[in-house]
Amino acid sequence: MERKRVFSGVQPTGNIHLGNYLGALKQFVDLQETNDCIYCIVDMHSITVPQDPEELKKHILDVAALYLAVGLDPKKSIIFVQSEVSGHAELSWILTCNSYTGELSRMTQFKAKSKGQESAPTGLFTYPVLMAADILLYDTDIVPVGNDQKQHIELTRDIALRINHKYGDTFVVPEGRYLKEGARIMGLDDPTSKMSKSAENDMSRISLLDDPGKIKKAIMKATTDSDGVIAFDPENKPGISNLLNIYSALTEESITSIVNRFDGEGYGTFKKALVEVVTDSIAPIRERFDKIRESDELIDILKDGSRRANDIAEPVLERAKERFGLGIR
Ligand code: ATP
Ligand code: LTN
Repeated sequence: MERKRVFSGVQPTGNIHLGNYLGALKQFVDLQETNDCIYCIVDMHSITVPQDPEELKKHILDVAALYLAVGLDPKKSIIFVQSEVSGHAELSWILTCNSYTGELSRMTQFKAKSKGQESAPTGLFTYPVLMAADILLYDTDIVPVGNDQKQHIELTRDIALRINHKYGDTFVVPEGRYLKEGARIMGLDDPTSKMSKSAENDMSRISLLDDPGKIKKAIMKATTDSDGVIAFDPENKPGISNLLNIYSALTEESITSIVNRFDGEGYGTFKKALVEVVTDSIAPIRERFDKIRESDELIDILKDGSRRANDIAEPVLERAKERFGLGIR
């Protein structure tokens, strides 16, 4: 099969959780074997909502170290931080001038994040345009993301097609690769909303950097239901179904087989088994993380990543500037 250019990004808004890992990062690792992959830590996206500068810096390096700890290999993939490659901001402006307030107003993520505010930060509004710039800057073929990003990918395609049509072939029109619906991991406290880095309740998620005590507490406290029967029924029993999903995704044992094995047992027994599975799966990642995070190698890998990213981005940006008649050449 032909190698494709793959690009994706994760915001450094907190530590990577099981949802990010099972829904996105595991796929990133698989894709790097047969494609040319670029994985970005999108720090400029994260400042669309206020961030503490010290915390942000820490999270950028934590997420980078976690990328490596879960198996992304800097020899196979380009790993870098968005703000280190100035082309993202530059292309973003060109795309901003070719997108419309009407289409941006329809973005559900913007509507959700600005809800209840009389006036929202402009960056929150133009967030999808910066995302389009991330993708188009690398002549990307494939963008692996969760379903929640589908609208942003469609917008990226619309902008690329619009510019290609008006100014001549400029951008590769990318395709989204959407993760399976079943891969969506829900909050432990509220299994009807997705596990998220930015949810207020820390017990709602399991971060890859959580210690065994926290993991145990969060799982044992996880919301289930009162009928006490271990069965997979996401609609009527979202809590236990989410836990079964996590168990199955980590062990690769089928849900049916897990349900059969725990037949007649109570939720407590299953939760204890899940604590063990999660702790055992996370421990080696955590160990690798600790080593990488402390080493000087991390910064070298990121510097090398931004150099390699920039080498790809520069000619694409030049191409775009030329089509628009910008600059002196
Ligand atoms: P935030 O809370 O800041 O919005 P997030 O936890 O939703 O963060 P993102 O940085 O937006 O995470 O997403 C990184 C990747 O992880 C995306 O591809 C997204 O679709 C995926 N992802 C996020 N949450 C989940 C989840 N609960 N289950 C499966 N995949 C997820
Ligand atoms: N909006 C995405 C993060 C993101 C991204 C990208 C993903 C920013 N730029 C480019 C893929 C490609 C999110 O919140 N998950």
